[in-house]
Amino acid sequence: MKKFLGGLAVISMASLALAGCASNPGTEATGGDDLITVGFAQTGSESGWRSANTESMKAAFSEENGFNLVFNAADNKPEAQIAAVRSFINQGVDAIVIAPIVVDGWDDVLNEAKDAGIPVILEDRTVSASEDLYASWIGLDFEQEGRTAGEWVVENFGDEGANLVILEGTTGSSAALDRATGFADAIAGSNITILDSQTGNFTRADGKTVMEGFLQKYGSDIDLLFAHNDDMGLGALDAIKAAGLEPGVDIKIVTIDAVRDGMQALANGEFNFIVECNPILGEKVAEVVKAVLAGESVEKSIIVPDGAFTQEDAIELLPTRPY
Ligand code: GZL
Repeated sequence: MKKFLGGLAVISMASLALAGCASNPGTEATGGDDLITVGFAQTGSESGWRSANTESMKAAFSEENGFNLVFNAADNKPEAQIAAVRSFINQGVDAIVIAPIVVDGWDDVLNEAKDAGIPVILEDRTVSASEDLYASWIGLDFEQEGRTAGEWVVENFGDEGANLVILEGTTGSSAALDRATGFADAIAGSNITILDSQTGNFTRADGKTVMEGFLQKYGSDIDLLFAHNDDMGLGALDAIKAAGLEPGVDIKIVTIDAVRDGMQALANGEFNFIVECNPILGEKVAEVVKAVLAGESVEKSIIVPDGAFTQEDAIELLPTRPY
């Protein structure tokens, strides 16, 4: 298994200027008498990764850990997610955590949170808004994930050349944007030909539909599929089999996430390589929320390390995978 650390920044609790806005000094938590009330605006429930991330966040922001969690899942609709954040502000929560569906459109509501003295912490994906509008981002090095996937493609097909199709993640999300950048960097100058690239919205259903379209258009000319997440790759498996082709053999598949179903497909030989994207962020996010509310300093970007897996790795690791 290949282990790589993104630009890992260690959380430093040493004193630096307070990041983001201090919570309302002297206000009572709006939960039980000493619980910290946190509004969490999740993207939705689009993938296995998202389910694991939500589970991790709910476990960390539990009452026994000192939190009163107000949870909202925005069904992958950016406008609904912004409305949820606005409602958290109106409720006067102590802190807001966001897994932003897309990078743009956040300036107004983040300024409203700042004016209300409510600190915002980002988890998973990030935003294009100014860094002074959020206290910290705990996430993954998406560009490195894309680069690692591209390096595997070049290592295995760069010389002989191959025709590639790409299932992109949610349009405008930092995960999709940065994975695309890292992948393109890695394959630049190689004999890899990109036949087509289209969003499958990180979902199995759309991954299957888009792959059906690719197969109708390019058929057996397709040698390789790069899917920005396991779920779109899993959806594509159905389309590839329905076209009478063998996934992992006729069409090699590289994906990102390494959720259980993806690792099972890798162990079965239907996928050929998976780059990990760790969804278990809850504990780290809860730690940062408490530090910010306590007026301590936190790093602006906290990158959680990822790995990458071959079929042999998947066979060995499957029994003990945490998600
Ligand atoms: C990545 C995360 C992406 C996953 C998808 O951190 O934002 O969103 O790769 C999920 O599975 O839907």
